[in-house]
Amino acid sequence: QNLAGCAKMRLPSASRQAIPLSRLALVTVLCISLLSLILSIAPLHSQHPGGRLHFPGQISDRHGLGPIEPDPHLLSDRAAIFAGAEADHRLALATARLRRRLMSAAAEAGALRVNAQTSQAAFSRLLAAARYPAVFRSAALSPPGPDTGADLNNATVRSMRRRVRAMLRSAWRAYWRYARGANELRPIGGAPAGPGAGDADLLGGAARLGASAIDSLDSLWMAGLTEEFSAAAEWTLNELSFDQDATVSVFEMNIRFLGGLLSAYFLTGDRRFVAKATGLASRLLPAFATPSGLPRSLVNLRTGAAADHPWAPFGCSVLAEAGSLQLEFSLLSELTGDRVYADAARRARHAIGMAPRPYGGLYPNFVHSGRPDKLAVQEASLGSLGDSFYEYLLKEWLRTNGTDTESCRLFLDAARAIEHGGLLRRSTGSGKFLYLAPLKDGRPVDNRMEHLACFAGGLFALAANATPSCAAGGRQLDSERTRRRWLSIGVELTRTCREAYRRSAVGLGPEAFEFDNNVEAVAIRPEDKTHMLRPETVESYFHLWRITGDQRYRDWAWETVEALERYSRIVSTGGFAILSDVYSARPPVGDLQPSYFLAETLKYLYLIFSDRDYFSSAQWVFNTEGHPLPVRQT
Ligand code: DMJ
Repeated sequence: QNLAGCAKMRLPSASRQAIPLSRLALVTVLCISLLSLILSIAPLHSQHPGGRLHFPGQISDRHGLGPIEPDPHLLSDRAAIFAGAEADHRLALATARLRRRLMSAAAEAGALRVNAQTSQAAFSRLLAAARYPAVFRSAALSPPGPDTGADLNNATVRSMRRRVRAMLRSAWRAYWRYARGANELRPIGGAPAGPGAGDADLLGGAARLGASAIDSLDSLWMAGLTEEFSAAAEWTLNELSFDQDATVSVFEMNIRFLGGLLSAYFLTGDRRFVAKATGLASRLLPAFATPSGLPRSLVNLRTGAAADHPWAPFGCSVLAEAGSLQLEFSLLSELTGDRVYADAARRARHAIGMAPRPYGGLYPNFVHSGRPDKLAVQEASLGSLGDSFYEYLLKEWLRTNGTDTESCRLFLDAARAIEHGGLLRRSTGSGKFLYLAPLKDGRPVDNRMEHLACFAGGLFALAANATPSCAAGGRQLDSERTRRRWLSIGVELTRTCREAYRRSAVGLGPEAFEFDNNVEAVAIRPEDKTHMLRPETVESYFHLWRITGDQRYRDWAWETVEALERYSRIVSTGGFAILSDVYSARPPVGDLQPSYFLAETLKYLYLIFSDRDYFSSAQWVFNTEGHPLPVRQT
């Protein structure tokens, strides 16, 4: 039994993989110790058949009456009693010795395991350093980064850049002064935005998770706002705790927090950001415990209790949410050496891949986490519910420098479906605008494009400009014809979104805009007339400016800067507020400064007036919240 037990002894798997020789040595020592103990105990056992103290035959059989009690007056019985007691004593000593050895072997195995984990972490750090050499070089740049370069060669551009930096500083200071540690700011009231405001319900309601602080880290760093960056970083590292009884959106925590923390790590080289990201990611993992691995939308950070959005079809997760995890989760696995995150995101992508695709290869906006192979809804969109799923297919392929060929293949199929499945439409009025409208039950729901879908101009331009190629089903991404077509789709969609800005009274675009014979790129419904400080249009200006170098994107971006300053800035607090009607010359303001305004809108504007090599697209991929993540070099 003991020998069998010894053979069964196993070190933890990490030790097995990392230091097989040490494991072998440890197991051998244990086996030899146990064997010698067994041999020393063996004679005692022969005197104790059945495991109980039993005396030699002459005692039990003395009168031929079967076993009887030993007689302590008989000399032979006394000797046997003493011998039995002595044997018990030796057995007790041997057992105690055995227990001590086992305990010290267990402690040794524990120490080996810790060592193995430490060397595994050191190894993954080395691997990451090898994979991201360019990043570590650029991290050596101290902010504000290059203030020179071909694209910054005139004083006007430099002053525009300074103006955007001042806006970022102002928005940040207002948040820091009035809502420090809260998720978002009420720029009019000068207070934290509570439950019910903006995205608060996706960020834990009243929980103090500091979404705006995390979302601002890299923007502040990139704009050279060193003092502000240090305050945000110190708060993040020393005061922020994810151990909160808060139900949050897995997607929002991923794109804003994981993205922001990982990006901060690459800018500073400070491993504590990775530790913070790991702590958060492990709190999101319970959401992935579904039959298909498709994460549920919401999770409680403390208890791990997961749920679907109350407004989603029963048992379903949202395509854009479950499908926008790959960039951050894979990178986290690379940095920590723990595959659990990459595997979780990949399983989610595979589950989405099982969904029936209704419109020539488009994906349904909702997927059932128990039965992903059943079609949950006949709905597809490049705006809300669908958007960043398509974005991540392209970007994970770019981030992995062409290594994730599955991502490339999926993107190629999806891009063809976007082009030909009915989402992409042309207006019938005189403008002949190209736009994207959601599909429901096989038809466009209405001829209405959401602001959220305005990122697609930049996406198509990025795809056209992609350098790594992947062969998928015989088609090459780098076919010149495909590139030209994608670039022109990107240019046209961006023109459409800019038109929606231009046709408003304030030069800022509405939340959604419609097209028919008489109306083009204008919001009709009251709820569509708001301007939410969203980034998607300037995000497309950013990509197109970088790719084409066409001055008009800088001009359009500057119009946006001026409009934001004029209509959105709240003088009393310095914050920026959403507008509730962009067709009014004196638009009413709404009391919210969303965190993505600092993470994306202002960052893209700042980069448009920076040199194109600053955070160049060859070295960085921006996640869907605008956080730059490095392109893997090997
Ligand atoms: C951001 O949080 C992200 O860009 C997301 O992908 C969608 N929308 C908001 C901003 O509009």
